[in-house]
Amino acid sequence: MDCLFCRIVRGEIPSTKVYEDDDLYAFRDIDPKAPTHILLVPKVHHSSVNALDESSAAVVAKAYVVLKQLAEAEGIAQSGYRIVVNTGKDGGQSVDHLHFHLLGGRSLSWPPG
Ligand code: IU
Repeated sequence: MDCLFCRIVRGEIPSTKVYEDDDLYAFRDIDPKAPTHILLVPKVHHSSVNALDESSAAVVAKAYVVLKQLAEAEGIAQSGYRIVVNTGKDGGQSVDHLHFHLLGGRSLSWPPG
């Protein structure tokens, strides 16, 4: 599969890994939008939230637990952070492999642009 994030997960494209288990892989975003900007991806390819079904519920739930642990490890759990899942064209998704952005380390504005 030629998916960019599948290739990162397989180690074919270098990344700054911050976490890995059997189901999930996390690395620092190449173009960070905040002092902490980590991408967490399920190893199994899902193109977006739109591709999820009941069989993917467990890995999505696990992802949120790992995101919380990553926020703690980054020292931003208490100050606050944002988890973003851009979906589709209007949602600003540019890589068609489901990924969770973990953003923090500064005050984040709302609403998004
Ligand atoms: P998006 O939600 O699909 O727009 O997020 C894709 C992210 O992937 C975006 O923040 C990019 O900076 C990031 N990224 C990356 O970390 N490494 C890459 O080689 C490429 C994109 I292409």
